[in-house]
Amino acid sequence: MSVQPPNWDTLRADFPILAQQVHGHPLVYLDNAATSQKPRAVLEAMDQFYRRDNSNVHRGIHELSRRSTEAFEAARERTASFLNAREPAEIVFTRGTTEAINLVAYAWGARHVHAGDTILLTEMEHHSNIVPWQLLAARSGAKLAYAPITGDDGLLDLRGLDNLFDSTVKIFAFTHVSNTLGTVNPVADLCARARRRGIVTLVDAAQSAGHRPVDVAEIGCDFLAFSGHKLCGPTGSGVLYGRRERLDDMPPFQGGGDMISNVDYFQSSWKEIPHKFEAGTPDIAAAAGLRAALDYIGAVGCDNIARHDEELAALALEKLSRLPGIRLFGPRQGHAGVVSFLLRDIHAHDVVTVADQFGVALRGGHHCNQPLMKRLGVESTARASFYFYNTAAEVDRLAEVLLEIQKFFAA
Ligand code: 7TS
Repeated sequence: MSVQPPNWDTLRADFPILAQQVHGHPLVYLDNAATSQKPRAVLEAMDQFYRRDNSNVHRGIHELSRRSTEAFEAARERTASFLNAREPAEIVFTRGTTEAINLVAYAWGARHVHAGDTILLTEMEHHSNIVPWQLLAARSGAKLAYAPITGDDGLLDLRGLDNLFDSTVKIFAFTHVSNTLGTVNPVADLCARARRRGIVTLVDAAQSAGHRPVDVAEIGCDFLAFSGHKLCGPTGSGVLYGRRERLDDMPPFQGGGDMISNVDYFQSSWKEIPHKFEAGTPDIAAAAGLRAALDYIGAVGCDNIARHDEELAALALEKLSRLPGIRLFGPRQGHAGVVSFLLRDIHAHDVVTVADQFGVALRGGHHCNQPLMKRLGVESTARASFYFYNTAAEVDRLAEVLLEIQKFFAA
């Protein structure tokens, strides 16, 4: 636990991209749920890697290959400690959350999901945690089921949940934090309920890792996925955590170099985990960047970031609720740093387009949550999403710009 709250202004200065004007206004970057910005420490780690150490991993005996391998495996160790995994072998590098979930749906699903089984998801999942399971259902003959949400306040409806855990359910896959609603799900409780019935769990931590403490031992999940680019790391860096017993009990995802122990013309054998799941040359520079990002985030403190995110979200909910004709989505309390809204009679895309003219970067659309949009009875929302380098002044600016937008469209 970090004792002293960090100096947020000093941290903000670590992000060169934020000090720019967009359309003649200071940039207010509120699209962090899509991707975060990168501090100098991450940019420099990647630059250093390419300038000094670049080579391929696990295959050369020369000095540069040794350094690349060391950088890659050090990133794995850092990730294991970040998540409090039992060992680095439980960390598989992927391109992001999407690839990590596809890996589980494909490889774990191939061995463990059959016709008549059920794959349980929730109504608030991102497409990345729906479509891979639909593909698995189509391949296996399993069916999909969805744990409901309560309504506009977007909480998972826990009352009927235990009834959904019947004997056909093989896996329960759910998000930690909703990228549209800002809901924070009680992940440890959900995993405990599933585990009592022998159901395997996967946590989509794309919106929570780097935003709040994510400890796989405390959560008690079988699998957990996140993307490095949403927590100050580079694109192309992603993580699948899997309990050793689960990963050991899965066939490979992709075949190729680096994942085999022996190949002949008609059959092959695999390396131990995690290498069994990492075919081909990985994104080594991205792993070096991810390690720097985790060091950076670790120094800021995930508990501090969670508090800051929640303070900005609470402030935004308070300021925005004063706008006439606004509809706010998600819980009123304990809201993560993601705030979705609609202004009456103004399309979300128009809100985002005009906000951009004021230098305010929002996102409008379905946020890869089309089924959730249908459940909420809307086609899209506008969304502001915060990170620790955002300020209360930027939230004020958001409210001011939205008022301008309302005046503009009323005219
Ligand atoms: N899961 C959740 C909950 C997400 O929010 C996202 C990305 C993903 C999975 C996929 O992550 P990727 O890194 O593999 O693409 N969410 C968003 C978003 O809200 N706006 O842009 C991307």
